[in-house]
Amino acid sequence: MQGTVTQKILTGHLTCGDLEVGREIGIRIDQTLTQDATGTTAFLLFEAMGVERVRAELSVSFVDHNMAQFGPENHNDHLYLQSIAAKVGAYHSRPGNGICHQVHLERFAAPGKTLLGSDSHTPTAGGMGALAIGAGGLDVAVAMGGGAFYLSCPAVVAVELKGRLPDWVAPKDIILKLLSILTTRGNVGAVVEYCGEGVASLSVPARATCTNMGAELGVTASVFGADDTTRAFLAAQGRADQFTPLSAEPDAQYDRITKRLHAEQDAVVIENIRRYCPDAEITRPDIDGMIEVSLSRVVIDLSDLAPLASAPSSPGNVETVAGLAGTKVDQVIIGSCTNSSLHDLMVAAAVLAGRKVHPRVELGIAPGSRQVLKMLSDNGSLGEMVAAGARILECGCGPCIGQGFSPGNDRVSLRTFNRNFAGRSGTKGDKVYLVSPETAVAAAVTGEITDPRRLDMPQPKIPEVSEFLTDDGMIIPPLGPDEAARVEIVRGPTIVKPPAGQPLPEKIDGQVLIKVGEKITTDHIMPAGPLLKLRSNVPEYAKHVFDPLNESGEPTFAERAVAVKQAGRDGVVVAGDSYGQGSSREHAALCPMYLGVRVVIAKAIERIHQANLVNFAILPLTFTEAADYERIDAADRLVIEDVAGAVASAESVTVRNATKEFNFTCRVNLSDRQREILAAGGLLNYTRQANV
Ligand code: MIC
Ligand code: SF4
Repeated sequence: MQGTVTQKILTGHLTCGDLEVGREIGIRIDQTLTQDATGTTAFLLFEAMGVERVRAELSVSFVDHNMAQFGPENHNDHLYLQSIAAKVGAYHSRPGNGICHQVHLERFAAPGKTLLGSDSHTPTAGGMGALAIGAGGLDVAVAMGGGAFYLSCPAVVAVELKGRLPDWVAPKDIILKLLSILTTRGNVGAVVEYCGEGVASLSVPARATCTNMGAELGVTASVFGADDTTRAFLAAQGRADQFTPLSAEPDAQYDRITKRLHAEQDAVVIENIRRYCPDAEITRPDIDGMIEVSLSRVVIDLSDLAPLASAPSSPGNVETVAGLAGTKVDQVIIGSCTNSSLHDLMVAAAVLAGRKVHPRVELGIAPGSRQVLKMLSDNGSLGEMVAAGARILECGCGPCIGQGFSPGNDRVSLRTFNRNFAGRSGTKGDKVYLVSPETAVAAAVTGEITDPRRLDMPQPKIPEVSEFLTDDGMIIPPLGPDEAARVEIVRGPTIVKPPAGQPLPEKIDGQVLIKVGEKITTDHIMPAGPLLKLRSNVPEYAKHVFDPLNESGEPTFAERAVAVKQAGRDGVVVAGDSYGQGSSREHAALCPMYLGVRVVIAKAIERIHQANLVNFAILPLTFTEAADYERIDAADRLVIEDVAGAVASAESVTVRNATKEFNFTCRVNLSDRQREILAAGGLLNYTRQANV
C-alpha cells in the first residue's frame, strides 16, 4: 500500500502495529458518527463504560432511521439521544435534518480524517478523502471515549477510472459495475481506493455514491483523494478551511486480494475479472470446480459504461437496464444515503418537469438532508416534483429500512438505494431493483424499466453549486462541561439497559439452534422495519431473532434458544459463506447473546459482524473444511472441550458432533486483542478493565 491515500491516512493515525496487510493495527479516530437505531445502544454502552465526556475531535449523533414514531419508543430514544449528547459533548443532528451520511458529508467530513460510524455506510465520507469505516456501536462508543479502533491492516486495491461518464449514465452505474466485477463476497479486509484521470470529472456527492456502496462489496472502506473538486465542494459548504490536498503517489503500490470463485457458477464474474482487472491471476479449477483469483487493480473506462441495475435480491445481481427494459414497474423511490444529493434530486425534478407520474407507478422522493430539501424548495424543483405527482417523504432513511412504503405483493419496486435483500422493504417475496436516479425517474414517467438514454430529452445539465445553503440550526452543538453538568438525561421507560456479556465457559456443551445457508445478512438475523423501534430494548427485540427464517407454526428461534438455555446447554449457530453481510447492527450479536448463543460456526463471517460477535463474547469459528458444514443439522449437539485453549492461543479447535459421533476442526481466526476481549466477556468488560 506504499504511497496510497489509505497508507498516508493510516500512517498519520497509527497507534499500534505495523502496516502489514492482515496484521492487526490500532488507529486514532478523529470523528465518530452514530445514528439513532444503533446510537441509543452505543450511548448506553458509552455510559456503561464510565467515560464522562467525548474525547474524539468530533462526535455527531444523528437521528434519521426511526422517525415513524408508531408508539412512544422512537420519541423516547430521540429525547435520550439529545440529552446524552448534551451531557457528554456530542453534536446532535435532530430528526428531519437528514440522513447521517449525507449530512456528515455536507457539514462535517474532511479530507485526511478518520471517521468511525455505527452504520455500515459510514464509508460514504470516503468521497471527501476521509478514511471512514463502519463498526458496531460498542466500537464507536470506545472511539468516542478516545480509545483506538482496531482492525486488520487492509489490502489496498486500486480502482482506476478513465474517461467520462456518457449522458444518462450515473455514478451509481460505476459502483454497480464494480459490484459485477468484485461481487459482494470475498473482499473482506480490503480498502478500495479510486484513482485515475476519470476521478476529476466526478463531483464529491458522485464519489460518495461510489464509496457508500463499497459497503455492499464488503470492504473495510472506499476512498478517493482530495483535489480541486473537493476544495470547491468544501468552499461551497462554507468549509474551505477544512481542505487538505490528498493524493496517491504516482508510483503507489497496491496490494493483491485473493478470491475463491466457482468456475461455472461464477462464469460471468470471472469474465468480468478478465476484462477489467489487467493484473488478475486465475488458477485452474480444483476438483470441486473452485478457482482462485488474485488481483490488485480494476480499470473502468467510464465512457464505456451503460445504465445498470441490481436485480432482486442482492446488490451483486447486476444486469443492464437495457436488458430489463419493458419490465412493468409499480413503485419508484428516489432517496437513501446512496442517491439523495441535491444533484440527484434535481436530475429527477428535471425529468419530471411538465410530466405526470405514470398511472401505474407510485413515486416517493426522500431528500437526503434538510439542506437538499430547502434548496429544492427554493429553486422550484420541489414544485416540479409535487406537480408531477411525487409523494415527498421526510429527510431520512424511511423505506430503505422498511419504515413504510412497502410494495404490494409481486409488485416491482425500483429504488435508488444500496440494498435489496429479500424482505428488507417489508414485503415478503419483494422484487426490488437498485438503480440510479436517472433510471428510477425514467421508470416513474414511463411505467416500465426504461433505459434513460431512450427518454425523449437530453440529459439535464445541473449547474455546479457555488454556495450551498448552510443553516445548521437543526444541529445542536456540544455544551461546555459546566452547562453539561446540569443536563438531566431523559430516559423514557422503553429504554432498557443493554445486558452485560459473560466470559465464555471452559467447555461448551452446545446445541445447534439454527443452520442457515449462504449470504445470511444481518437483516435476516435481526430484522428492522417495524421492529426497529425495539432497538433500545434488547429483551423485547431478542424475541425476533431470525424472524424472517422462522417457519410459521414452529417454535421461534427465541423460544428454542430459551428452552436450550434452560436445559443447561449453550446456543450454537451454524452458517454458510459470508455470514452477517450488510449492516453494522450489533443487535445481530447482542440479541443472540442475550438468548444464550455462545458460538457461531460459519464457512466465512463478514468483518463488522465478526467484530460484533467478539465484542459480545460470542466465539466466531470458521470451518476448516467447508464440507463439514453439510454434516451438521439443526438440533445436533456440539461439544467443544477446550474453549479456554481456543480463546487463549489456539489457531484451530476440535468440535465433537455428539449427535452424529464425529469430530471436525474449526479455525480460530482472532487477533491477540480479540482473544483478550473474549476472555474478559466482551469489549465492555475489557474496556472497563483496561480503563481505555
Ligand atoms: C442499514 O442500512 O441496514 C442500516 C439500518 O443503516 C444499518 C444500521 C442499523 O441496522 O441500524 C447499517 O447499515 O449499518
Ligand atoms: Fe439509512 Fe438506508 Fe443508508 Fe442504512 S442504507 S443509513 S437505512 S438510508
